[in-house]
Amino acid sequence: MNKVADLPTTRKSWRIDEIVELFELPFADLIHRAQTVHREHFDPNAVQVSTLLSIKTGGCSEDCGYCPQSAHHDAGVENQKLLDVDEVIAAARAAKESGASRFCMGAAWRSPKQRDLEPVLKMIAEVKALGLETCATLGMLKDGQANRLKDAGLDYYNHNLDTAPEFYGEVIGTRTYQDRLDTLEQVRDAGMNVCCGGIVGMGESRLQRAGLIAQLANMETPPESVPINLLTQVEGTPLYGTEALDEIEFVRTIAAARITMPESHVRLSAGRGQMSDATQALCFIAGANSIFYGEKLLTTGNPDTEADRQLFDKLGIHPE
Ligand code: SAM
Ligand code: DTB
Ligand code: SF4
Repeated sequence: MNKVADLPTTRKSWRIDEIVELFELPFADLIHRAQTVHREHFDPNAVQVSTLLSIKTGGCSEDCGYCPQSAHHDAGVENQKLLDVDEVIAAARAAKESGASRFCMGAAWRSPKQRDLEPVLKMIAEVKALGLETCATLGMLKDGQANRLKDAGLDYYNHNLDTAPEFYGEVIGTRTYQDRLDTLEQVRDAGMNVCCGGIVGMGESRLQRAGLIAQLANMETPPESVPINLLTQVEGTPLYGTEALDEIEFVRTIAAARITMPESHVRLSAGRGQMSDATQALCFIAGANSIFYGEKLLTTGNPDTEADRQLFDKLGIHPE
């Protein structure tokens, strides 16, 4: 007998049509279901708070159609070299003081070169020593890089699937879906937490939004952290001018992620800068329980910290 198959499992594998059915529920029924699942697994009034810093900005060799940092597009982002360790630590200290519990370092790389990895390992160790959780997003990993990051003290690695396999080729040409899955496997095998989600509002269909959720929810171990980004449209990128996604459909996407990944933190990620407090409140009710906190994401804006403090107060939310 196959021992693995015999293990009791409480985890459901999701068919795409079942996830589409979730999207099609009357809104109140969907939200009720998402809230019920949320309350079974989390404090409904707690939200995890992460601050993001771009440690290497612009000039990326990849052609991701949404991204202002790609060298293939002209979005006016200046190409900068890797920040010094001291600058990163100063930013991490400030993030901690303003209430973040996790510090995420992002680099506009296809994949880290060995010589770039050394200073990043130092950054990770020093950020960790401040008492913050550490996260990094550096592109594809290979040749034991995940183990080195883990050994330096990296708690989470962010690497997104971005969209459904069927839509992926419309957006990215320089790396495959399988490349992304391979990196995620490296991260898992190294024993790190996985932060993996995607972007909606890129012109994908509802079926394809459901397809992305199915990919994430059906992983052998679903990601601990699931960022759901609403496309931030930047002039000069190929996706600039895409028809905006309806906000209720965005909330439905959050709810579908919550229901299908009951134990994951679902992060309301890029796009908050363009959302009203009411839309963000709906996202929290739909099961989002993590945000990026701080005035900047990587190159684009995010609500200022004071606005977020007021929003948390208004909603009775406390940082986790
Ligand atoms: N270069 C690395 C990589 O792509 O793997 C790490 C940094 S990359 C900027 C991290 C993620 O940011 C992307 O996978 C994508 O999901 C998200 N992102 C980039 N540009 C975005 C935009 N304009 N709107 C929403 N999300 C975006
Ligand atoms: C993720 O899923 N979203 C963040 C983080 N992971 C690295 C990035 C959002 C970037 C938005 C566009 C920008 O600021 O350049
Ligand atoms: Fe490069 Fe990452 Fe932007 Fe793609 S998303 S162009 S890999 S920085």
